[in-house]
Amino acid sequence: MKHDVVNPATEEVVATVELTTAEQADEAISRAAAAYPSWRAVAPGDRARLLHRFANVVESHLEELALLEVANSGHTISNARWEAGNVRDVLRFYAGAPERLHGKQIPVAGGVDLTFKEPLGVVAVIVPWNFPMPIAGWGFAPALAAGNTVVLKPAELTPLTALRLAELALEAGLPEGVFTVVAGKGSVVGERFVAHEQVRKICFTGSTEVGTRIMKGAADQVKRITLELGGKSANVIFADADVERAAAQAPYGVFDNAGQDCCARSRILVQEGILDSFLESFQDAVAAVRVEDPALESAEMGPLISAEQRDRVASYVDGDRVAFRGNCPTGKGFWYPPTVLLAETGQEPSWREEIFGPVVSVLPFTDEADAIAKANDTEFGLSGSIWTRDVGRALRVARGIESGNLSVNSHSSVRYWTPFGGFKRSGLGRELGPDALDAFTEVKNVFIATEE
Ligand code: TXE
Repeated sequence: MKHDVVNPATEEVVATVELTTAEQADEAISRAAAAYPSWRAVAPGDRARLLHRFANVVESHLEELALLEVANSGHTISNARWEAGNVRDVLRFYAGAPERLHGKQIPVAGGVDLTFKEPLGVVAVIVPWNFPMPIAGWGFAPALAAGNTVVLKPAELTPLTALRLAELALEAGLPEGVFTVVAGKGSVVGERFVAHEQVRKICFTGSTEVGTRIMKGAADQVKRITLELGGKSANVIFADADVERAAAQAPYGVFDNAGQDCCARSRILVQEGILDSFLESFQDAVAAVRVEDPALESAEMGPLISAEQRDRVASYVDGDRVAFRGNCPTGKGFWYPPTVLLAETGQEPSWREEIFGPVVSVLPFTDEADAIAKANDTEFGLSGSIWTRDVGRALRVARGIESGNLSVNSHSSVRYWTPFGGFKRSGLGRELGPDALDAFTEVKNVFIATEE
């Protein structure tokens, strides 16, 4: 079956992709299983060199990959360049791993005890449409470094960069079957990955709804899973903060990638007393966001991924209190303006549900305890920001918020050196950083008796 891939900024078809059938998905899994014994046997230094070569090939195609992402996903060119660079950096980071997957020697009675970090086998990576390149890399790079082979499914809407990365992997010299990308539907290929006995692990990023379904499906085989799911993160601004700076930065915390970001700080909590001054500065900052053709160097925000997503986003704004909005183009393309709502009770759907679009709500709070309670009044727990000049308060609040990734006086969520993942319904397990390797390995313990 053919599937048209559409440019969200122009609504033009940029490519037509053949969708993989369940049988073809099975064949890809069989090829990955066949490639596994020799891939895991590659000497650590040689595996490291292959991953470095893959990184170098990605580096020599950075602009091509970035332009492909602009056309496929509507990401701004500056973001898309960062995303392609992130794949290169993550490959380099994990290229250091094959030679450092140390086990332990543990003191025991009667002999010697050793632990080994063993690969799992075939790992399936399922990727959403919001960050097609980085999220793919966070899965395949550590998985390959640890000696697993990988089958990867991009989202139906955004398969092009992942398909290109698979070609670049072959060009870099990765053996056939070690890293395979299959474009297909979640209900066909994704389900096959979950059901297939030879897939030992699912590394999934996407909606909490599908993540829950995958967790249930994986239970039958006790299949390993990591889940990176939705978010509804808080941006907490205290009266003692640099309020001007917090307001100037707030658009980047929520409107980046048109708000289609699981780390979007889509709930802004502002301490009473500075609400008016914050809103005044924030309004200027929102008005200044350049929403335009994402291929332009000056673009700061592009369109939403699809007409369906635009309708979904708009449905949250109907009837809610719009404080102010930014601009966006009219005509072709799935555009939606940056929009700021004033919440009243904290019970509004726009305050509670992940909108995944450029819509943010603002609610006042009284003191530290109220800020923590309101930040935690959500089923999610992925990221969040705290703006204050008081270091003690920053740490107290950071420790109080039930969330995997917090930043103080910053909106940064993702650094490939550090662990990334969610509390509560935002997910299970951690990606990135050295700890991610634990999610792609099993610990094996071997005891050797030395007593006669
Ligand atoms: O996600 P899905 P969608 C949230 C966000 C967004 C909503 C829906 O709120 O608006 O989810 O997005 C594959 N078995 N996030 O519909 O459906 C699917 O093909 C196995 C948050 O795109 O979860 C795609 O490759 N796989 C988020 C991937 O799962 C299945 C990122 C994600 O699709 C499957 C994206 C199945 N039964 C959306 N059904 C984040 N945390 O960043 C679908 N898939």
